[in-house]
Amino acid sequence: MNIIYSDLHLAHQPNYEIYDGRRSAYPEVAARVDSIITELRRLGIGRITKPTHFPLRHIYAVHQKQYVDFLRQCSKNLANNEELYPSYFISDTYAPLTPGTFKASLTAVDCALSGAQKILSGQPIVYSLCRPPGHHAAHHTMGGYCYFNNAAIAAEFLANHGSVAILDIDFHHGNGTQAAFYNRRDVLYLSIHADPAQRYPYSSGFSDECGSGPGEGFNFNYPLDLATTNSQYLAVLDSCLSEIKKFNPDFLVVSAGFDTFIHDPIGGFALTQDVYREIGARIGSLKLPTLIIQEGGYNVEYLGKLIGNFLSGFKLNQGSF
Ligand code: SP5
Ligand code: ZN
Repeated sequence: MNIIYSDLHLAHQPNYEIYDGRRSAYPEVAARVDSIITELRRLGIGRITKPTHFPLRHIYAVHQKQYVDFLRQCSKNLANNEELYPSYFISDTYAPLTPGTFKASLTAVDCALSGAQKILSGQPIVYSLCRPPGHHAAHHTMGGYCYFNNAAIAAEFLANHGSVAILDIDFHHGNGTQAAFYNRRDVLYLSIHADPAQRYPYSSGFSDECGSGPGEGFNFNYPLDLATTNSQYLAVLDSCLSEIKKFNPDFLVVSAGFDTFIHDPIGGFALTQDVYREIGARIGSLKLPTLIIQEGGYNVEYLGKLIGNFLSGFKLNQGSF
């Protein structure tokens, strides 16, 4: 297994989010990555390599050019330690710009694309340790700790070579990713997440959002109640996996969030640490070329362990097919 990682994410370290009208600690911290990479090194589970740089045209396939220019220019104009919640190109109060945000976000995209490139060259599993995460970033909006949609950009890249299924297992609905492929039938999107009537992003992720035009029937949302347990979750995962089998894609992209963990500080499900091995194993049993993209997961103490379990289960079951 290949693991794509860069320490350039360190350029992005916001100080606060705005929650309930007040400044509040920013959960999407750089220490998340240390927790992950330390555990993956300890497990010796894969070969860790740096990303290579890809041209901006891959980003423009998903995001508006004015938006990309805005992120670059804003990041450049900010003073050291300055943090900006702009009035444009933003969908909520959870994605501030800092001087290093553009650079870190580009690196996260490079991690995702480098992973996709390895999949195209025949690797069966690649894990891209992207930070900042991406699935809430849409055509011209940042939000929910996301700036560029790493998974959507990688899926679009892979879609030039075959059909793609995206399975999003972050606690939150991937509104940006859903929107990117909502009218497409060559990219299937499925997401298991907290009921948006109760949790972020509130305005999308309902079960009646099925795709539109040619994409009708190629978008699946599985909103779940808070306090969802291991067995309830696995039953829904199995429904997703049977939809993916029916679609029979050439490639699978997993938007892998670990904020479904019982002790996640912002999640609300009741999944325990060992279930991630089983989740990985079941997804691995599809035996598809799979690009795993890191999304959320905010319990820094456990995060590495959860991902280690997930990847171990995945690898064990997928084998090298
Ligand atoms: C990628 C991802 O998982 N983004 C999640 C964005 C959700 N942000 C909204 C939740 C904010 C919770 N902050 C709680 C602060 C309480 N003091
Ligand atoms: Zn999340």
